[in-house]
Amino acid sequence: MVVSLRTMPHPDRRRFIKLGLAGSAALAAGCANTTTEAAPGSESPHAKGPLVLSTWKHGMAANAKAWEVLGSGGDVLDAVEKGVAVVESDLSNRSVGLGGMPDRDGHVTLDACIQDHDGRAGAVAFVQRFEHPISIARAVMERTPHVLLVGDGAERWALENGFAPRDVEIPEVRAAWLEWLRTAEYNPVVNIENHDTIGMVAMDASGRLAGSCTTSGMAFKIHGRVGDSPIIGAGLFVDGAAGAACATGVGELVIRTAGSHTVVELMRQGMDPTEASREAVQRIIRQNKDMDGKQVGFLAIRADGVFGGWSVYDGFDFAVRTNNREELVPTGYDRTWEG
Ligand code: SD4
Repeated sequence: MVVSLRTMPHPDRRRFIKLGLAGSAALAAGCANTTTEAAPGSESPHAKGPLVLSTWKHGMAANAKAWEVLGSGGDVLDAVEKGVAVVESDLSNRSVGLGGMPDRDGHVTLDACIQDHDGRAGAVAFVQRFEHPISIARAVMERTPHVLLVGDGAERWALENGFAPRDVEIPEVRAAWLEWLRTAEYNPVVNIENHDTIGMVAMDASGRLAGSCTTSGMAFKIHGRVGDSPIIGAGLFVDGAAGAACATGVGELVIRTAGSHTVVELMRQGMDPTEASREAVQRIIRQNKDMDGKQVGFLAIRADGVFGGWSVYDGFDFAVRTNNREELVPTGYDRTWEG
């Protein structure tokens, strides 16, 4: 099924879970003069900022934290770090942080990255035993000349730089792995395995952008596999002059098309974020004959505050927070799971 941009309903008219806005009233004072409305000549909504978008339902809690940070005078980089950290700390979350699904050897390995308005970036990949890979990624950005640290080296650097490891054994995760060993063919299916990265892109009241992305990656991946989520340009890309985008779904497909970079570059050329996300999705579809069960979704904010997203399949919801919206909305999509 193809949903054209022209027929795609405005997010305000689509199904959503609306949460009370009472709690945001106090914060609104610190984030004044925000509106959310359709952008001129576009079906994508527009916010003058602050604005926070996150992937999936867990994005609601992440957005709430990011909003609190913005409302109390924190900068947008703090907001995207602290926002996704809430989801990293939730050990009942099976796709982000230490509670995530293991690889095929039974290890939970984590990937994360962060990028600021000016394009400065930090990332870690294939790290174990740390609750907040997003904060290690930020520290890599701020305290080293590098962008990406991986595996043992990243863990050693984190230890040496004040991050304490946390050993947790989660019976449900172990049981899922044992069950997989007993039954599985190696065929990870994002969504069906409940494997949902958190990506966040945000804009503060002055229009400064930042983004973050953190995940335990594809369930039952080969030990050592790294997805798109810690790769700048793939799982996340921010350029304050053009916009910010993040991705969720089958990381290999996103890496091969430099997905988030593609979305931002299309926005730089003036494309609407919804259309830019859709074009990035369609490049993936064109490149891959077999998209059966392979989900990818993008979220994007253009530098002028227009925002949107798109996914291969239906079912990709994203959390939106502005001064007058706090809700979960579905993106447009090209296919339904049924075919
Ligand atoms: C990965 N992109 O490791 C991640 C997984 C994901 O929704 O986003 N799932 O490939």
